[in-house]
Amino acid sequence: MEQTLILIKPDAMQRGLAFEILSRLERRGLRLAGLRLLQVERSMAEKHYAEHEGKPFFTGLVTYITSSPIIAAVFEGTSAVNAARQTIGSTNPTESSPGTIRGDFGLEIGRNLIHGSDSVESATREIAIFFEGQPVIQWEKDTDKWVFE
Ligand code: D4T
Repeated sequence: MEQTLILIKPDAMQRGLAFEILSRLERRGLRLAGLRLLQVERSMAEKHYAEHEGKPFFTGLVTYITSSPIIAAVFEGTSAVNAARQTIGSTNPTESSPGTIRGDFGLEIGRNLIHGSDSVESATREIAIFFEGQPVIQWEKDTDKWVFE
């Protein structure tokens, strides 16, 4: 089943919103397949944000994501990538609809609480970066049949 990589960023960790946010994805029906609390090192951050290298916000982005422990999670489900991004909202919280995670909890693009992969290919690349070869767990929940037809 499709997988997506979610990061609970340092602002969400510091504000005590980590499990509120994870809970919203879980309640959507997505199945948790991997979970890791980790301190992001500079090299890991630069790898994750490689596409933004050279942009004016790159240094701030790396400083932000390395400023506190984060949670990396893998969620699985039908259209997991798009479903998670819908629940997350737009990159800029003030452009996110109320009811989305960023629309409910955020105000600034540089403090947007959560990351979600933007494609299946990105998810594969990002899971490798943040899980560093640790296997995710393939499992089925008894309730899956009430979420997945
Ligand atoms: P992430 O990757 O954090 O889930 O965000 P998005 O997928 O929604 O957005 P993105 O890759 O375009 O941007 C990555 C990250 O950079 C920050 N950012 C972005 C910023 O601080 N200023 C900016 O102008 C942009 C475009 C926010 C998210």
